[in-house]
Amino acid sequence: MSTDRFQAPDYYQLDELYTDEQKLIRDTVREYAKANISPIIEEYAQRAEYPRHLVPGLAEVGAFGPYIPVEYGGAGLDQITYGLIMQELERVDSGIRSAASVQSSLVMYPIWKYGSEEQKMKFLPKLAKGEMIGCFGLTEPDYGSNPSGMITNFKDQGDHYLLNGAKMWITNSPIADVAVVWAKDESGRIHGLLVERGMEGFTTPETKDKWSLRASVTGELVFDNVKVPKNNLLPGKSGLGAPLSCLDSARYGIAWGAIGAAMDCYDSALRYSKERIQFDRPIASFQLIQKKLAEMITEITKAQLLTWRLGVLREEGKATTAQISMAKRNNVDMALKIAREARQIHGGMGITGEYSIMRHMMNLESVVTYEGTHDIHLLITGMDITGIPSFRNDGK
Ligand code: TGC
Ligand code: FAD
Repeated sequence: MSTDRFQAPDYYQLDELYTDEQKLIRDTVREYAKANISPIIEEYAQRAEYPRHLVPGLAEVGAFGPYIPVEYGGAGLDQITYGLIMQELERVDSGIRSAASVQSSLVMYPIWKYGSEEQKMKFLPKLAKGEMIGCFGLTEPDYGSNPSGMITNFKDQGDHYLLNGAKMWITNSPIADVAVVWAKDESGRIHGLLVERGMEGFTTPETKDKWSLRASVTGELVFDNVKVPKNNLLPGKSGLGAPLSCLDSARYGIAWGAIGAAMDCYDSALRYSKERIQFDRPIASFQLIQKKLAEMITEITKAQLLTWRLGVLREEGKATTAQISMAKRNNVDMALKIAREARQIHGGMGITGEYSIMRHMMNLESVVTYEGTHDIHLLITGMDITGIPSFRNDGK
């Protein structure tokens, strides 16, 4: 890959809305990513390998649990800073942001919110330092958009629980030390269990041959009569609302992350169009190219404003699930469209690893599906404004 010459677009002077600390942390992560991730990411994506050696550096710049309180090893930062960190990571690759958002919002968040004091002290500091990797198991082979139907279940065996079932499409499962697993008890109520590597009957086969998120590792979680100690159950919350509340936090981070991917595609397309000569003129001089670029910066700017406001609401504890859905859906769709247009502007070069465009485009095909598909988020908005859920034919 060529040298990372990224310059962040800020058409509406959003920087004036950020505090000095927020900008400092964002710029630190940006510089870290330029120096450490950009030079190697294409090679790792081509090899379909997660660059695990980055974990200590990512931990150092605060990528794991940025908003988790300092007493549990987090950085105690605000929600906008969390968003800006996700933006800078996804600016280089959605897979790197994925690893950070799973660790932060899908593993550390539920342990922090719903875990016992003992669980918090055992797991959170190590997860924050990257000494432990976590994953989140909600999706099953037959239950993706509809997790309430999950089959994975556990039975009370007196001094332990017996866990059976399987999860699929789990980011980081093959390298995880601990999995936050959502499973039903004998009455059908959903609970979170902390399943640790090494527990007998627990395996994590890798999902191979992905064309998307190749620098992120994905796999299954298989539970064959796994004995889970009783104190590994998250005591603070049960029901589907528990995993869904974690998704709020992760989807919020993705809304920011997608802006990063879009900014990178736009920045690259703008630069390339000024340097590439056809018909004796830079292609940036053609109206059709300018239309593409002008539409890109318009959409990025709208997404930046939407997401900044969402960050303020989230920091105040007022952001709703539906508001988060709107931002996740809008921003990922926007980034995907921008990646496709940027690919056109780069002509044939756009399909090569010389530029990050095609990698972003392929990555975003997962991002538009995971954490709630594009259409599920639209239906969440529909439900919010009409008061009528349309997920099931019976209207329930
Ligand atoms: P529904 O009846 O609407 O809700 C069930 C219960 O949950 C409550 N609830 C929430 N509570 C807290 N926070 C939220 N955001 C909540 N949303 C809902 C709700 O009040 C209710 O409570 P109660 O007490 O009445 O029981 O549930 P539903 O079964 O109708 O489903 C609704 C739907 C379709 C929106 C939901 O299931 C959904 O969001 N589906 C999409 C599934 C999804 O997003 N999966 C993501 C898996 S994780 C992942 O993809 C990680 S990718 C990681 C990476 O690499 O970055
Ligand atoms: P389905 O739910 O089968 O959906 C298929 C299609 O049907 C979609 O277009 C969907 O929008 C549509 N559809 C479904 N229901 C409706 C409806 N009611 N109305 C209209 N259309 C509908 N999950 C985890 O738990 N943890 C992870 O770490 C994780 N990481 C992932 C990493 C990757 C790379 C990928 C690809 C997925 C990951 N997922 C993870 C799973 C992800 O959350 C699911 O893929 C997603 O929720 C969609 O589920 P599904 O793939 O089963 O699709």
